Amino acid sequence: MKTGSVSNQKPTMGRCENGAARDMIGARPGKIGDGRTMTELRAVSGDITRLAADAIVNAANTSLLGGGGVDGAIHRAAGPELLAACRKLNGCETGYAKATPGFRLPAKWVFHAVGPVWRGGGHNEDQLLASCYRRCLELAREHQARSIAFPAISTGIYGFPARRAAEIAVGAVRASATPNGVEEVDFVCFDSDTLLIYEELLAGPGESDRQ
Ligand code: AR6
Repeated sequence: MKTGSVSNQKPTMGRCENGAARDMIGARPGKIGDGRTMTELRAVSGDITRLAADAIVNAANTSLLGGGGVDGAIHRAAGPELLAACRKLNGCETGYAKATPGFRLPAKWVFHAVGPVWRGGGHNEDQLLASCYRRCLELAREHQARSIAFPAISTGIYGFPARRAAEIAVGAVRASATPNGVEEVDFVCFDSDTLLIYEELLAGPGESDRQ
């Protein structure tokens, strides 16, 4: 049972469209690095469409032509130019992602990732979900995006269990953010249960802590 929806609140951490610093909530942010680039991983709550990251990630479907959930919110906030840009992409395979500009969003780019539909766990769902996060970080490198915000891909309409998805997300980001030059990663949580999961995971040992 989900409680304490924060859907109408501004993000409580990370940068907002007015550039104001927000208070950090919950556990300390995780930091990882390779000696040259340091990457900060944060759990934030709120609406991803309000974030002024270089790139925000959309939880899209294979058509890339919009839908409900965060996909619908992103299309509404970005304006009709986004759908026109998506039409030119000819869809996207599950586990992959494609980029468009952010148009009327505060974010410069939108990376449209297609997560797997949860079918019980025996249909390559974990690998496909990890692939979404990795591909978005590759897109960040290709578009010189140093900050990126992810929703909890596949955990809404697609039914992926929230904790399992968060573990995959954090693992994939810890492995791939720094090599792709990404300095700030926000995991944007739309409900309090998801926020608690990410806070707990980010408080655990990261790559640099294990060395
Ligand atoms: N900001 C941040 N997170 C959000 C927002 C928001 N504005 N709105 C919802 N979430 P979902 P999926 C959270 O269903 O499971 C669409 O129709 C939500 O609470 O958006 O990957 C697409 O077109 C959940 O934690 O995406 C596809 O057909 C997370 O975002 C299908 O849904 C993902 O929920 C994709 O399903």
